Amino acid sequence: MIDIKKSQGLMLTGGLLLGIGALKKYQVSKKGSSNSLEAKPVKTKSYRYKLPKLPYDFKALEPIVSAKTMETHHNKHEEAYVNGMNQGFESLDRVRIKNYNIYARQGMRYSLARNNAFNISGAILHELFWRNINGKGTKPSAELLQQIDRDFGSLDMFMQEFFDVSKKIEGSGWGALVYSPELCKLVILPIQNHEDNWIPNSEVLLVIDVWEHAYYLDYQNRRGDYLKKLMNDINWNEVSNRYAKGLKRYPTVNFK
Ligand code: MN3
Repeated sequence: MIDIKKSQGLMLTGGLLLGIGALKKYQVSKKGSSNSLEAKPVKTKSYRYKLPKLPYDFKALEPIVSAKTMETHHNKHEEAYVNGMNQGFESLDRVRIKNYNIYARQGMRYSLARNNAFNISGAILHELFWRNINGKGTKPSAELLQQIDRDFGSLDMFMQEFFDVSKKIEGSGWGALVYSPELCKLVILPIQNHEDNWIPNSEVLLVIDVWEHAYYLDYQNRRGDYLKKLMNDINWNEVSNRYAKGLKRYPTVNFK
């Protein structure tokens, strides 16, 4: 038979001991985390991410985008971003175990953090992009259309604004339509490279790649022609689903 009182006493003692243990640990870690910010070398092993398969055939977008462009774009360019993020995390693993001096490790970590922002954003943007094109005559949902009318006046005006912004991006980047839960509003952004000109916490509804690698084989310098054709092939079902998801996103602040 279990003696309830005794077992309660043991539990109490155990809890107290655990409590003291936690307190000791806290004091040690407090002492350890002095202003010097010194950490002992630690071994970490980052997961290796894989390039997802293209959700359709390389030929699916012909004649708007050739199979050759799609194959190079997915198999070479996107793969480089996935490899880049794996290498970034593996390099961070190496910095942790090597315990370099502060000058060496700060420079390495800063440049790795920047590379991470570039490669991770690049990999994610491509996956969003493949899925929000190849729409074959789909239409925005009634709810999304209503929001587009409210924020841009009409679907035609949105298309014109999206084209103008995407066409003007200097060098490499993306035209993007996002939904900001803080503003309850759709916003067009000219993303530079993969990681500049973002709005925090926004839901990405639509992105179009305007890096030259996305169109140069088929359109050379005619970015406008590529954009016009691809914008007629938007997968509005996917964009509408992302909008519905965006509506459920929790706002971080309220500006009303
Ligand atoms: Mn690309």
